[in-house]
Amino acid sequence: MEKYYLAVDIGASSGRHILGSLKDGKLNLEEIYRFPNGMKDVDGSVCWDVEALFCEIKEGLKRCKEAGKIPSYMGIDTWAVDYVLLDGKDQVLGKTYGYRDSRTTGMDEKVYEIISREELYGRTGIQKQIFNTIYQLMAVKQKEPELFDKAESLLFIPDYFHFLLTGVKKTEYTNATTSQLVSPRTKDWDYELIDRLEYSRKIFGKISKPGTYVGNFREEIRREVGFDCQVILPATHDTGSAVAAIPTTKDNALYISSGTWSLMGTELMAADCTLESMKRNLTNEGGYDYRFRYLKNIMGLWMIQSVRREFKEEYSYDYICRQASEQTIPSIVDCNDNCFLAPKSMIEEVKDYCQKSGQQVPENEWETAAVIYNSLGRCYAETIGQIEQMTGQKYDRIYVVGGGSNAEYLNRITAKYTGRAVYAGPGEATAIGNLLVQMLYNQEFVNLKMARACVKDSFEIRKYEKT
Ligand code: LRH
Repeated sequence: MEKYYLAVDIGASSGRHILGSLKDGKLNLEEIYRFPNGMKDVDGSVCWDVEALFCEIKEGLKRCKEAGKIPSYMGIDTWAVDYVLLDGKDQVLGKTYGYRDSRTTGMDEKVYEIISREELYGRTGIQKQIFNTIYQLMAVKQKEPELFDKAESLLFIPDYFHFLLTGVKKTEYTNATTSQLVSPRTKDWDYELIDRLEYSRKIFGKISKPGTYVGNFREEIRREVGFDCQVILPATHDTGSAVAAIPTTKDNALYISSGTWSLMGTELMAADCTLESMKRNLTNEGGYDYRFRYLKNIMGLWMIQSVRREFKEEYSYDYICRQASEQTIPSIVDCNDNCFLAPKSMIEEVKDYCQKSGQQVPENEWETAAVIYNSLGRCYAETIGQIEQMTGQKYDRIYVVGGGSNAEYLNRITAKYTGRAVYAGPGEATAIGNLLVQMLYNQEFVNLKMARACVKDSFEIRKYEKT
């Protein structure tokens, strides 16, 4: 009988259940279920609907049963930084905020009253993002202190779903590092920092590495979905899973995990927490095997997704790319400007930026799309320069993985602006990385290198020459 592993990979705009199995040394994937996701307005706050998401998770499990393909192992990954607070009865306290909610505005300053930005970077190696859990928790402390008083535990979103499935609370390492509260040296919570911020120590559970057994399904879940399964921690941070699946056995590869965000970087064996690194806003996120993802968060396809939502008609991404490729507008925006994080209208925000910076203002949607694609290309080129300066390495190629690797036009733009060859695929890298860690747990591969070799052999990778 074939052995199945199941990755539940939930991104900011959609989620999917992907079954993986190994045959003749190759990894086969089968998409069993897909569902939409997105942050929603709840009484003026930007929130996730975790209850609805958990129903979707169970629905996908039922589809596995219906298809007669019952996974022996499963794991869930999602976006990073967001969490739930649970009370003593394990009930969710307050709203489940999404990272684009504006309540964190000014919370960086509150944190810096206690610890300087430089010291914080030196201790955690994490890039300042106003939505990091550290700033979100400062917002709770300032604005909803009663929740803090009641909170008994904090679980990141995938940890919470694992808990709902198994009844076991685990805090997975890769996601925990994005809180900006973990030490890259001890790989544990920085309790001194937590004390200084006056966050309660007890809510931060013991950290577990990816590849840890969580538990089997609870009785109630078993009854509902019709089978039992072992839940294994993947790298629960989606970017951690995606980077585990880059199709190369070489260390020091340069990658872009391309989706709602573009995460561009390389891997390091030790974090670089220097001031030079901080100034370039590079981050050291925890990865599988205690590797560090040394990367930059770039706003990514979120900008195009947002523009697309504003179009009068529902155009396909292919069509948008084709139209954008025919425009000649030279304007460039800074994709990492916070103004693009959650604007009312992305089209207006891009126009505004061009106007204020004295550049040609896009006059229609296609010009706006062209400005965004070109700006991403420019940002990738600048980021490579910064990473090369910091690591002293030269990178001749970029591995683009994730959903965005299917965007032909963006791949060509990337090759053009960076002057590097682009190796695009696999599109399902996040789910694949999730599966690989479960398979590593089950000793299907001896190490990550062998697992990556399998990705290289199993999927078509498209090459775009530098132009
Ligand atoms: C990508 C991602 C990214 C985080 C952001 C919150 O999905 O996990 O790595 O910075 O979402």
